[in-house]
Amino acid sequence: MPTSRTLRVGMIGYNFMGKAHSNAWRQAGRFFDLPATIELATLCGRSRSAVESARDRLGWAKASTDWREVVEDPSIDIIDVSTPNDTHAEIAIAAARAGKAVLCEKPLALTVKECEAMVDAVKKAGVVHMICHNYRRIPAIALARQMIEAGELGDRIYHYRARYAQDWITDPEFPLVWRLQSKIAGSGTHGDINAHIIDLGRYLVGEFSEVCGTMETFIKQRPVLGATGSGLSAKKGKKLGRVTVDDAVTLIGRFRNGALANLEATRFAYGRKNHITLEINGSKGSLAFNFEDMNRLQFFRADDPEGRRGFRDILVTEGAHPYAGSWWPPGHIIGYEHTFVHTFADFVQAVVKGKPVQPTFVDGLRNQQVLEAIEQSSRSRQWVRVG
Ligand code: SOE
Repeated sequence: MPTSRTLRVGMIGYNFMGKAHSNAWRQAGRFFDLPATIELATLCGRSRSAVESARDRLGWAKASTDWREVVEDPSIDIIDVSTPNDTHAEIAIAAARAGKAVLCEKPLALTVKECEAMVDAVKKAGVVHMICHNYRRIPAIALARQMIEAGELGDRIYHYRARYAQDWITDPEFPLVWRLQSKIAGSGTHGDINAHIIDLGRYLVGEFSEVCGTMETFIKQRPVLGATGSGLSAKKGKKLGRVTVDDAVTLIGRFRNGALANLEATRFAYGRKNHITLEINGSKGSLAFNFEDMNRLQFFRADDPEGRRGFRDILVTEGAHPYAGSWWPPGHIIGYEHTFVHTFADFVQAVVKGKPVQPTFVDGLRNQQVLEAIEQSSRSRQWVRVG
């Protein structure tokens, strides 16, 4: 496809996600045939020295400490919101009003109300928008979706079982980073990683109809943040502060199509680093996936001949597989960062065509509705209908 346009990106935020996003903006056009050239124009953050050093390290042309200036800059086409959750709504709404295409990190916002305002803003402005649920674009997950749609698991799905387990806050001495403060993060493990497996459930199986969940904060107080380090590699200070979010959540639920859901998300599973495991059982077969072995998809077919049945292990690296053909020859595996490259490549295609791209802000809103239903269920100890 001939490259006819240049799309200039302004990205707000430069920590963990900022790093993943910068890499993806740079790589997307090198591996995917895009109808536009992407320019890493302006990187924005609160601290002048930190944002300038990130600009140089991550390869951006300019640095700014004022997100409004970036959003209003007429030369910018795309605003990438990679900031902590409490600022998503304000920045994304302003970006949409300024006519920019908007890509926003998950969770979309702190509340359903904020998500609704964001959906409203992008619809009114008619701008292309996307929430960054990057795991949808793991080749094995995209393949799972194709297989389910093609009926390879049968015409009924019975079970969606998903676990997202990490261990980075198991140590009670790990400091009170922003992800552990409800004012900034909204919720804890719930909005941060349960949101991902809720999204994968919606992507692979369908809409949730009702949920029954329970949430727990195991460590109620932690050392406040020290002077050095940030994010997942933060260092502790001397005083103690209150943890105001959940540490873990577990739930059962129902999908509108009759399938049952069983989900667990925790940051308290020693040894589990970024362990996303899924199993989907249908009337003709099953699929199983583990992110820590993300190039593989396990597939069981009930109609294999008797005596030969068993899970087959598909190495999802071939040209016939989603996204994989744009990288390396079969068997030359890819990793976490590639999921962002795939996401951004699809987003750029959509921006040029002026067409919607999944997952949209409406998906972010539906995800938040599921999150809030689970919170309500945990508080009331009752089943709660979604939406
Ligand atoms: C931290 O738990 C985190 O970086 C999440 O915020 C991401 O969404 C997840 O993909 C990896 O873990």
